[in-house]
Amino acid sequence: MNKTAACSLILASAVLISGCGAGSPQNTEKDDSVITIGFSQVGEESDWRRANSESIEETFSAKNGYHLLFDDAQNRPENQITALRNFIQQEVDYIVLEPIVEQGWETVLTEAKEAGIPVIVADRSISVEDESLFTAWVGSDMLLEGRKTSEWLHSFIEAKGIDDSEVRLVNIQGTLGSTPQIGRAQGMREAAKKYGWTLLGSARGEFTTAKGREAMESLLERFDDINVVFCDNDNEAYGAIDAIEKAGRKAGTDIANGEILIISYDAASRGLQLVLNGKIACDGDCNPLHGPRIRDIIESLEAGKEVGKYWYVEEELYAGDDTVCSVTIDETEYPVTVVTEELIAERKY
Ligand code: GZL
Repeated sequence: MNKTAACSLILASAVLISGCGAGSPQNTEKDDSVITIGFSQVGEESDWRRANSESIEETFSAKNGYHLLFDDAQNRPENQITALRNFIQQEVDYIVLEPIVEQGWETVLTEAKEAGIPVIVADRSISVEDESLFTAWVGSDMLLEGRKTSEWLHSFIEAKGIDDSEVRLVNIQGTLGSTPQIGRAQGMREAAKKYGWTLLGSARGEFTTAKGREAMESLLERFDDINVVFCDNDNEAYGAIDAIEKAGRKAGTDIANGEILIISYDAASRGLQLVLNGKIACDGDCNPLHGPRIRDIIESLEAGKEVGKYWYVEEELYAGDDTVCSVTIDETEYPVTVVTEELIAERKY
């Protein structure tokens, strides 16, 4: 009987969700009757991450026939290296890695390959020459996310009769060197160059509300003519809006009359509520519910099937009104979804 069939017969097995000390999942005897997953998570920085962790924990539960070793790296890349080495030592069946940053993975992934442990990368990407170091990747096209929100901004201000040359934007950056920070910024910078927007400056928001607030405060001190802010995620936007309002300014869409237009990413429920309230103008979807997607890959592997290397998630683009009904990127048209109370109520995260 293969492990998957055995798993379906398992009514319960020990599940360890260490989630505790960074990079040091508790050692446990490996139970060969279930599929043991070593999961290295970024941290707990955002609404997105919480929903992502819940999806992983719900999917790889004991009742579903898994033994989950969950390690929280607390946003420190060195902790992920330690966690992967612990997983290798414990001879897990699969490693699932959500990498904080793209660089620095060759050595430890070579060790996993030599130990015969398949590695599935999820959410963000890793930059490695040898693609045999990971079995599959599942996540979002974050460059496309940046291109979609930027095209939305261009179309929106054009519809409002505002010239692109009047845009004076700042970027609140996610973790430097992470795929969402790299991709979203590239989409924004391409558009700024194409349309003649002025990029005044940037500050590090680390994908958190607190740092997003600090970053916006410093940018408002440096520049008195900001009219657009690109936040790399909703949590940064929550903090940025707080700082904008404390400075006596207003987050909105009427930049011709001094309001500051916020672009954000993740489309978490709290972010979409701010879109509905007119404080975030456009929110790029970034779906965190990767548990079932990773499970499908693992079940295919368990069944001895070949799996594709890259699995991209389809994502929406949300706005507060239908001024812009769609954006076109590389000849593909993407619809814009107007946020409603009903849409938020149905949101899974
Ligand atoms: C994107 C994910 C990012 C989210 C942030 O897939 O890696 O990390 O956009 C989170 O909210 O911190």
